[in-house]
Amino acid sequence: MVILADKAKDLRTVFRRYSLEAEPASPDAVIKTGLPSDPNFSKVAKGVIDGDAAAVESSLKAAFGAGIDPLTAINDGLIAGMNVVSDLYEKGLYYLPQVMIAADAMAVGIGVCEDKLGHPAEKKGLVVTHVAEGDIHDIGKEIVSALLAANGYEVINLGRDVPVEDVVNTVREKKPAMVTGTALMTTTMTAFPRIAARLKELGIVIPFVCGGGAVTREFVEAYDYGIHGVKAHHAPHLAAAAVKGKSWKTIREDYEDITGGYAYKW
Ligand code: B12
Repeated sequence: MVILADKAKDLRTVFRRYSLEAEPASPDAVIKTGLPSDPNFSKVAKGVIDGDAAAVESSLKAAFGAGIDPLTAINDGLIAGMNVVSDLYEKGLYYLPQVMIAADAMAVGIGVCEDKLGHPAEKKGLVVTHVAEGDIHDIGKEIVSALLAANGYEVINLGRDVPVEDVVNTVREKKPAMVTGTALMTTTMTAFPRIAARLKELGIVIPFVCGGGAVTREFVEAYDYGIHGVKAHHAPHLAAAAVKGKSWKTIREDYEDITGGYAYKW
């Protein structure tokens, strides 16, 4: 036993010497690197990182007062903050409870931006949004739903961890112009091809925009109806194309033009 313990100590020295055991990163350094430089956005982002919903709300209101629009505040403040949280989590510097508190602060921020964006009375068309079966990561879906509503679309937000059949039945009954899905896990995104296959079986043809951290273009384009949704703010442009009657194939092919210049990364 003693010999093994000594051996482990020796190995640690060897690992250190050859930099195989990295020095633990400091949270402050990660936060400093990830924070936006503009103070309007860095305060919002810091509120998310600290899980401080009150700070998120007050800094967003201050940003609106300084003339910043809610969409920019979402992208450059809230999402920037969540990206830092992701980084801290991946580096082992944040644990799940901290990520959950940050996610709650982020949700408060999305609500504040949603109120500011307002909901136009006239509805342009219906969209169904959901998070894949087995998956509870709903921040991206909430942003997508808020932006669609703010742009005049009626949204049926089915929530998170939505069974495949519930999505299919809602599409069958409500006949939306477009359906969206969000998945953050490689294990849950497999619900998307199952939804597409069930819709096809029922003879329903519809653009099905699938996004979320785990999802890739290659995966989504392997099944009919699938369009890879890259950024939440692309959703209203895609809905406009669907309402105009563009087919899922055309939307897939013309994604870059429709969403305003996004170039796919392969
Ligand atoms: C926040 C978070 C959580 C929170 C979720 C809170 C919430 N209400 O969502 C909590 C703490 C609850 C959580 C739990 C878990 N998590 Co988690 N979590 C994260 C984290 C840190 C950030 C995810 C996030 O919100 N990103 C920000 C949002 C805005 O991004 P987004 O949804 O992708 O949306 C963007 C785009 O994709 C796009 N988009 C999304 N949808 C759509 C749709 C359309 C139509 C369009 C156009 C665009 C679009 O728009 C947005 C940007 O504009 C990630 C780390 C990471 N690197 O992603 C891990 C991560 C996703 N989690 C992970 C895991 C494993 C878990 C747990 C299983 C952990 C556990 N052991 O319990 C559980 C999941 C339980 C379950 N069944 O779902 C893994 C998944 C690994 C994988 N690839 O399979 C990750 C990647 C961490 C990791 N590296 O291990 N998590």
